[in-house]
Amino acid sequence: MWAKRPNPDYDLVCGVAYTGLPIATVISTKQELPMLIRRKESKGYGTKKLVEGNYEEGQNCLMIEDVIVSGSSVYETLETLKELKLKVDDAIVFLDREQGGAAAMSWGSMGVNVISVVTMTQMMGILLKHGCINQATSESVLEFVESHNDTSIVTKEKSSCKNGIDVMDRKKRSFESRTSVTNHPLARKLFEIMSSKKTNLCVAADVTTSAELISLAEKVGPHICLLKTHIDILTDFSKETVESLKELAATHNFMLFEDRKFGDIGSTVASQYSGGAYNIVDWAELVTVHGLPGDGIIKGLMSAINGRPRGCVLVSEMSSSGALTSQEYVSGCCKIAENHTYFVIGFVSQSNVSSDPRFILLTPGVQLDKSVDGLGQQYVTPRAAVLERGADIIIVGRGIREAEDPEAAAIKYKEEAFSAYLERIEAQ
Ligand code: S5P
Repeated sequence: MWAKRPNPDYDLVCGVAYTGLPIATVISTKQELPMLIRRKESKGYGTKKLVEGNYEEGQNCLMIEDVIVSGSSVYETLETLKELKLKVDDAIVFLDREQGGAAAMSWGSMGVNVISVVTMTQMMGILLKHGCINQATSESVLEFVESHNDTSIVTKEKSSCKNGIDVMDRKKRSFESRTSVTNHPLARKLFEIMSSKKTNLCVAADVTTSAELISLAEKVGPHICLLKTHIDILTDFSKETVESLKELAATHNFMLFEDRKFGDIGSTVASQYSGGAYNIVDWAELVTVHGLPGDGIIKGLMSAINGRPRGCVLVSEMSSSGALTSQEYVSGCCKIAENHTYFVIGFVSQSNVSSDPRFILLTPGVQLDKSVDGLGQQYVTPRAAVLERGADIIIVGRGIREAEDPEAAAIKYKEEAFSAYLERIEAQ
């Protein structure tokens, strides 16, 4: 394990409780490196410290763990070490069960490079080669690993019942409090934007020229958490368009959300996501994805990310009349989301499809003065979307774009949707 370390020097090692501890101890003594011990629970007596050992702020600490599954233990240790202002870039694990933990840890604010000595696939190959297991066992183990790609353990543990409040109910909770139950850096970022800017408005910027797009983004930027694009309807798309959008997103603190509605097999969506005319993965932090193809679509998209923090929203229900999204379909989408929490951050929906506070529900088909558009679109008001349909975020297109004063309209929608959200959480 020590030989696998990516950097030659560390100031400290920290074993992840509990099996990581004896391994870290051996490394510590053999390499003459100071070691930290992080308790699972702070002891109720004595110094009450969660971490034992001597350290100084800014020291470079290597985490040691035996097996990584969801990454929850590594994650908890990381949080503690970061609170102590230690620098933690790497974790060495003996076995990576390839169930999403290593990928989840590598993203965004977590940014930990997880290096394994063997993966489960390699382990099965070794055991098979030495006649320790047969082909059927190997296949069933790998099938199990593949179908239990579940990083949600991280947050299930964190969100277990506190103070008698049913912390699992999404609708009852503030965006701020939900930041700590998700392990997805972009879901956290979105919750933080919504809480600090006091907005749960996403504007659908369905315009056909870059000038209109930039002008709309400038006007509504201060009032939104997300700018949703259909980039392929622009007649003059260029790299500069994207650069201007990124700048505006940074200035006004909103995220770029491409409504690509990916819906093909994994290998096709990987090419649609990365490369092509729009190179979506390069600039859109979030995208929409249909659940229809099954979870291969998620794996395909993930294969194109290349270490960038990216996420998606699953379209589980549609606002158009006669939509074919049955209850069974919705349940299937929820299952995909639960199994891929390191990529799926929520749903496009028309009802309360999930009470899990990690998932963010976005509801389109919102307008104040209209109920239909003549082409199948159906509208509800911001209040109805938030209070009756359980939306966290409302998506508004023509209601704002076609208003005489789009900025004033954005403020109106924002205020209505945010006060409905406050009403919803206060009512609990
Ligand atoms: O079910 C859906 C899903 C989406 S993402 N219904 C929708 O209308 N949308 C999108 O929301 C749609 O593609 C459009 O960009 C926006 C609604 O626009 P509006 O002008 O009808 O508010």
